[in-house]
Amino acid sequence: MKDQVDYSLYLVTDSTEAILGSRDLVQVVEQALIGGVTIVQYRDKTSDTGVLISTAKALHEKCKAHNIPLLINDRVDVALAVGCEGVHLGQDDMNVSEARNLLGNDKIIGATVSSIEEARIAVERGADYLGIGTLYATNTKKNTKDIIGINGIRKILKSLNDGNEAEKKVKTVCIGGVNASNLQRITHQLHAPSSPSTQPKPIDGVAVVSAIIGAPDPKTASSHLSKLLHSPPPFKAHSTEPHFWLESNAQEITHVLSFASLATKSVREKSPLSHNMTNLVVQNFAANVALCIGASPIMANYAAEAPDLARLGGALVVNMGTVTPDGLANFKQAINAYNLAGGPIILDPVGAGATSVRRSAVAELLNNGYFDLIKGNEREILAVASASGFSVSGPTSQQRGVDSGTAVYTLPQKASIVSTLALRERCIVLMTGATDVISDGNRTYTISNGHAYLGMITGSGCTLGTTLSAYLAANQGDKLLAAIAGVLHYEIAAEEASRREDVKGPGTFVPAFLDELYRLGVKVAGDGEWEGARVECVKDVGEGVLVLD
Ligand code: 3NM
Repeated sequence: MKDQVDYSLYLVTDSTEAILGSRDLVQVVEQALIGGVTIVQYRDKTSDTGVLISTAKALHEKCKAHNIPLLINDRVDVALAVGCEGVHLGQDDMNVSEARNLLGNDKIIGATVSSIEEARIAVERGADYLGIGTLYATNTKKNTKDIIGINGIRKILKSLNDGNEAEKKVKTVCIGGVNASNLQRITHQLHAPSSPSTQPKPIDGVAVVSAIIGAPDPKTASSHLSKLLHSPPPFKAHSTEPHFWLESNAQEITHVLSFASLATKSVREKSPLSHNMTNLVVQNFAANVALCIGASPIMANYAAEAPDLARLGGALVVNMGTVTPDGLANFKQAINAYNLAGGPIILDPVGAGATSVRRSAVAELLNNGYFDLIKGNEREILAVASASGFSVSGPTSQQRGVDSGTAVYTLPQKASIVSTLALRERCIVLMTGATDVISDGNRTYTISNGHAYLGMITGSGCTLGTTLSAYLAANQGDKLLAAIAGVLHYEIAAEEASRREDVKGPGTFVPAFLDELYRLGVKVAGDGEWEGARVECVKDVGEGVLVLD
């Protein structure tokens, strides 16, 4: 019986004025049950025992009518008096084995944990499920011990997955700040593979308080959350199943290139919005690049505009060229708007490894948003990997400015880094360099086009981000191949520009490059193909350069 419990939408109650208001808790919970919550925990830190027991009995009647288990927070005595299905215990409450002795094996016992060690001990003592948190800071419980974020929860899930049978089997829910605006992203991000051969341990549910108890209509709120739980996040809604390798490399590359020319056509036909939140140095150049490839640019760093812009079917570039607390807050708000609308987001973590401010900014962004594509040079991608919870084995070097510096890793090592990070973040990762490496965790390719002049002008990395945004927005079925098409457009245009007689160096290269971006886009869109593309597939990607902490 206990094994059949559905933890997916776990309601924790709150009787305080700030959340429940003047409403009746039992009626609110009944509405939530009708709306579709799958398990209820009665949590009341202030009422006297008599009130606790009478409220719990009334709640139990309602829960039984819906065949939903009722658990009591902290108070084993109340659970025994009511005869409900179990208890939930915090770290400061009775310990799990003592509660088990009192309640017996048939009752459900859950425990709050915030670390690998607490999780291990709770399982050893016989917990049936773990409430892992705190995910995000919340007004509902201000005295939480640790805010561990997405990464903290992923670490605990991985450790359970690597543990003994009981650890593998224990059920899990996450708690803290979960609501309708972030639920799908959170569950998507928590399902994070650490290697191609290991299935990650899933989170079995989300626990919410204010998103239901504090909602104006708890029934509608619960049924909306339940619907969200059972549908793909908006940013995956248009994905077609990625194809796996075609039989021969030649067939594979033919497929990639025919996709690329269609993708270019699609950019010109759809003229998608490219919303750039970018630095002052490149705004003008980025707008010109977008126009030349056939996209519609807007440079809008003020996030209050993002919800409207996100509805226009375009994509967002988050460029960390200049990081300020204000900028970061704007990024987070805009990212949320695009994640909710399903518009692709490109993260360009400019100079991510250069300072501790930038390193923590990357971590904060990854913790608060899903990025469809993360692009950067070697050091930037390593900084992202470290923010994603990896440590790096092998050579590393401190990033100085935002320029790329000398490459340290070999191509096979880069392929390993890029595919491991892409697999974990469930997105596309592009490491730029003389040879670019791009992967979605399953398919990895190299692209060896481009020209040295790109490294001698400002904003060439940033405006590649702009180009990618247009390609992803216009080609959402297979964003990896769309990104390859964008890189080809950008880099082949650079090659063509560099060959022109009027180009004498980086200065004359810039206008010629814009011309070639335009000319080639029009040519390929009109039944042309990407001549001179140097794309290869990397079928044997090693593991082990990135190791999870
Ligand atoms: N326990 P909301 S956070 C009851 O971290 C509780 O253990 C937490 O409320 C923990 O869904 C929390 O309104 C409150 O953010 C969660």
